[in-house]
Amino acid sequence: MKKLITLTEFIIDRQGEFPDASGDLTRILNDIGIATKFVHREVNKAGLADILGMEGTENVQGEQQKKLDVYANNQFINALKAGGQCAAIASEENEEVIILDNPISNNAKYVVAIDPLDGSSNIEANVSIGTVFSIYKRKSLIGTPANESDLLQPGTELVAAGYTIYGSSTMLVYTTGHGVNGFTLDPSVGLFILSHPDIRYPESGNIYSVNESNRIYFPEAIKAYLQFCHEDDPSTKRPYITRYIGSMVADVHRNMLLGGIFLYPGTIKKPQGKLRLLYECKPMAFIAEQAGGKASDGTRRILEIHPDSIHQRSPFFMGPKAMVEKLEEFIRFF
Ligand code: AHM
Ligand code: MG
Repeated sequence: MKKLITLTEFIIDRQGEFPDASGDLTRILNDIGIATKFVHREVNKAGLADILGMEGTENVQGEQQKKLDVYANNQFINALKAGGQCAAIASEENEEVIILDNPISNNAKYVVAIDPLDGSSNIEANVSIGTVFSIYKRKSLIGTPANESDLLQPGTELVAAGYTIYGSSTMLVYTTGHGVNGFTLDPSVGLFILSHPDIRYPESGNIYSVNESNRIYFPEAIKAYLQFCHEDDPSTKRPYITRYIGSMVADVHRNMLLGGIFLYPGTIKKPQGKLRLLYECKPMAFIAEQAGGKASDGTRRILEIHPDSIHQRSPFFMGPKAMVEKLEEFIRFF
């Protein structure tokens, strides 16, 4: 019988990839994995909210969805606080960076940026949602409280990043810069098991994922690229297939496994688009590159963009290298 490898075993085994490893990163990743299981449990009960909800707390339409955002945020923050290896957290749910100013956390080496529950508007329809996380080494002096600039680092400084997809099964996918590996949760035993070792993008693909209702507001280059996606050319598998869930984690995950490009461009109304550079685009870009793909804002490598603020937005394109480069050609041409 084949030996099953759990997420915890895998993380510990891989510690050796970092010659000066102290075990702190291992512990943070493990803490995130554990918090993820609690979020998985609540996400799976979401549909029962109106049936099981306590009077006055969970019966209002939509309140459970908001509560899940808050629940997930609290789970991750509490796990990172209790773990003691994280000095500060930037979360989509918190306007300011959370500085964990206490004697233990002030001695921590790492800071974390997280989107605790991405695509949460999909919860009420029982559609896949996700968590996105990323870990940096702090730049400020160890032993002092961390600060916002510890989070405002380019993605080239990322130590680890990953996501969890709460889909038909729950999967955690992460990288520490040595390839991408995916773990599926076996809920009966509560363990993440290595199910997708060394995930690689296909060389190219035939899926494109974009909210096409924004098309009239897109830049001309994007409109032209979409026209290209629609054209008939069997030699390049066109017309491409449209797939758009509206949960970035789910769209990106499918496209990485099956071969497709994900687009969230800027529009006339919102030139920087919708997605947040720090805790949505950069972690996904690190995964993309580690899986042999590419992530760009149309002209720049996402990982090289220096963020100015934690909630900054960016146009975002991610997929197999060949597909993203084709899109960039259109952008250069216009
Ligand atoms: P959220 O962080 O508020 O959940 O928004 C991010 C989500 C992404 O998961 C998804 O790709 C995008 O919003 C969908 O936006 P739209 O409805 O404009 O297509
Ligand atoms: Mg989000």
